[in-house]
Amino acid sequence: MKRPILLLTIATLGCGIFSSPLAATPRVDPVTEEFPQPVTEAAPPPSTGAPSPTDTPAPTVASSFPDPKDYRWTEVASGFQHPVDIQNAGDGSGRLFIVEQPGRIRVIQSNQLLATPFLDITDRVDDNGSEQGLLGLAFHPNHEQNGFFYVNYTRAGGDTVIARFQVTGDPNLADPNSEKRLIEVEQPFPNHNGGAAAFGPDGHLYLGLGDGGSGGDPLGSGQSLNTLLGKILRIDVDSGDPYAIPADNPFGNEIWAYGLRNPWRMSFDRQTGDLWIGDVGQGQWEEIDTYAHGTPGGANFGWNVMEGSHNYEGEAQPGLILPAAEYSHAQGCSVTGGYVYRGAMPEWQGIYLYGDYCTGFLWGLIPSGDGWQSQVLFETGVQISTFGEDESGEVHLADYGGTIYRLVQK
Ligand SMILES: [Ca+2]
Ligand SMILES: [Ca+2]
Repeated sequence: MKRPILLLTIATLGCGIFSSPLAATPRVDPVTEEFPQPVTEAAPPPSTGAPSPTDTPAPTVASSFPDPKDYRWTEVASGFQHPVDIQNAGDGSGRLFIVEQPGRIRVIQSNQLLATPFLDITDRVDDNGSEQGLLGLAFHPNHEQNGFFYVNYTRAGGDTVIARFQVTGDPNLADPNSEKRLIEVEQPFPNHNGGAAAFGPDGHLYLGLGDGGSGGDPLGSGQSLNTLLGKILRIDVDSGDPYAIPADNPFGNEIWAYGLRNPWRMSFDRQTGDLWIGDVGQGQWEEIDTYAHGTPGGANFGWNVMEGSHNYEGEAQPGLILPAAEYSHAQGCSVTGGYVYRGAMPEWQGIYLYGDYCTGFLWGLIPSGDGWQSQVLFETGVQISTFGEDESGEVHLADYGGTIYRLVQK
């Protein structure tokens, strides 16, 4: 049981993704009060794979939010040790892959948690700090053919590693000795390591790196173009060795966007290709950023000039991209970026779902006029550490305490 250690580190680190006094005292018993339904559900039908933006009709976005009373988050599987990411392999298998922070990836197949982990690299993952560990996972778009997948983790000493692994002949078992390290980034402080990893519609791998840590970005990493900290990186894993810099990266290096504080989770809308980022705030504001597909790189998301849409070390200025949505620490303490819903329920189409780790509040976000409209839809009562989608676009979330849920109609 690592929870007592976690709570200790929460008290000492402050202001990060897994650092809230609230986290130590959940408001309700989530399973018995908020999530009343037990596990059993039929296996989802096999998917034919995610549609590509080029062969789908115009994007659909709901014009209003469904009544959340008609929906619930149903338990899919439990027993995970600090789940922090949920991914699918995009291979038609219908499996979900759950990243456990200490350094394992587990498989849910036909609603059953397989006993043997897909990958176990606890021997090289450092999860001593509450924001350290195996933090992110992305499957290569051609995983079914090449067996590749990519992870974002902190190694002994706390530095960030971006590495590729490969599956064995058994699709439910990866080879821990197949590691090929692509990027290593020195971490000056234990917190704010980011963790997000996702392939874009362009086939490139995008990675979220935090500002390095401490508080307030004392090294100025967010606004500096001389460090990979505080950035969204974009690399071409299909060219070069170990990778290539895409020709249209804005600065001739790995940097795609800057001014991030701690991009813990990010995702691409599988229909539009738009990028969505949950950037964890400092002391007052949690934010969601979006970046439309086709927009050239080089975006500056503001940190630490701004915290959300509010002045921090500086003040608002042209060229800074302000959040699509933000909420104050009256409603939470650490944003968990989510997904645009593209599953089978038409009334949820195009709604971006995101949540807060500390309060369990879960919001929907849709365009409204020239801006955005955001609304609390669920008070889940759980520690939302990540969202994920299955191959058919159904949205899942993880309770850091160990349970995976899926949004369903009552
Ligand atoms: Ca750090
Ligand atoms: Ca920002």
